[in-house]
Amino acid sequence: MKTIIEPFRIKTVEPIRITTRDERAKLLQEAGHNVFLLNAEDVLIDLLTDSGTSAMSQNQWAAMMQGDESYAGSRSWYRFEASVKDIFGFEHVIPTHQGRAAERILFGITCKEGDVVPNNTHFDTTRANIEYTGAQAVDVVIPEGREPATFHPFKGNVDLEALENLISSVGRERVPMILITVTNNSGGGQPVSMENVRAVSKIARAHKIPLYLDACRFAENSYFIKLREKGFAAKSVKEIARELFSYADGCTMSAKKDAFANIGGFLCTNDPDLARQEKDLLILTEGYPTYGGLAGRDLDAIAVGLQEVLEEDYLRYRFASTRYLGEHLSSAGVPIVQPPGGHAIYIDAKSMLDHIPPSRFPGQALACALYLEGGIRGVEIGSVMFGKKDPDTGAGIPAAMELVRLAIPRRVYTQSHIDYVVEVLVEVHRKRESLRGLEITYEAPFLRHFTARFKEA
Ligand code: P70
Repeated sequence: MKTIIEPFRIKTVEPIRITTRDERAKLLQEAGHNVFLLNAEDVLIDLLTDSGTSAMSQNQWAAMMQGDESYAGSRSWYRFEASVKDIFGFEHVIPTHQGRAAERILFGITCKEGDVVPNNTHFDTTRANIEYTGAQAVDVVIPEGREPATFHPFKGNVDLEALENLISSVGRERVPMILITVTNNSGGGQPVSMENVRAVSKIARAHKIPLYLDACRFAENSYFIKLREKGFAAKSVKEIARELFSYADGCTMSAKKDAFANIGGFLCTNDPDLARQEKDLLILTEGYPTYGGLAGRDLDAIAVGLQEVLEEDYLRYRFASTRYLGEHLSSAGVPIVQPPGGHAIYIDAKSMLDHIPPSRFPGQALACALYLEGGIRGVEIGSVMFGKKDPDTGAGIPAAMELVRLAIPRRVYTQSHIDYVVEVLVEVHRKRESLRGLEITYEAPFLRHFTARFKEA
């Protein structure tokens, strides 16, 4: 059969509410043209993020009932640790309430003013947590990774020459670690090849610099390797994931993505001294090292979710549904980052709205238009999220790309929801010339996209 179906049936449903265009125009105005500031109740199809928004399985809910809420050494902790070690293989596992808590602890200990941390592309909280320590976050993705329309099977790959040049220009003592984000979220949800991870690991070891993976979407990246890289077709996704992690010295992980959990994360390392310091810091702000800010039942949901996300029936369906959205948009003339990523489709707002300059935030304007037209919430990944200011002149420096991400929550929406999204987008694309740019009226000192307010320019 050609049709790839959802490998599950629906047992519990959550109603969603249809609003009128007039209501949405008013709500958008009240939210300062920032979709983060809308009430979720007023959103029809919520593609803001695939983070914490998954539908859990009956096995995860059943596992939650077995949650052991003991403060120290709970059974839930041991099940969690065993599940993480089974796949990730690192010696020390430190639970956290989500990915950015793992980042804050890791970078808080290892990074300082003047340091430089390379990554294929840093995502928002990763970059912000590095910069918060005074270190510099530098993106070294291959050139194809910054060109939306270019096809490449592993557009998330690290540019090895740029990495080597960076290390030799700043000196290895100023590079506390090398990061690789799998899949590359800022650059279209694009995968990194095993060959590239191996090559980066070789460079890292030669310079005695630890290599860390930002592992949020490790299962999707591993499945891309199985589908696209020579020599992996016959391997299980778990075997591929294990090999991927074998080249690294540790990882940060948000269990809100490829673990189907609504909250949670962890930090792993093979370095016992670092693990000790991390646990000390964990106790200060997150909690005791056998729960790290999570309830026992959360640890159990993650333990089960990590294994489920590696099931190939699920991954086949996951990729088919993302690809379905990408192919329908693309064939209707909507410019997207090619090829479709694992967890999301990214619309190239710079190309679609070429009458709005980056300084007027075409991605933000498009995100607002999608809400106004059809109650769909996506997120800008462009100059609102990653734009900078010139420290001397105060002039805006635009991001590498102006994208709007439509992230697909795992196991949540059906094909007819996606057909509706396509219809709305095609309509917005038809009216694209009538869209106007935006100006910022309020912004926070870091991670401004979450709370900024705008007005029409
Ligand atoms: C997303 C969310 C989180 C994330 C990530 C990577 C590669 C670390 C983290 C932090 C954040 C977000 C963005 C826009 C709208 C809503 C949410 N990514 N590394 O959707 O993990 O969130 O658990 O602290 O993608 O991509 P955590």
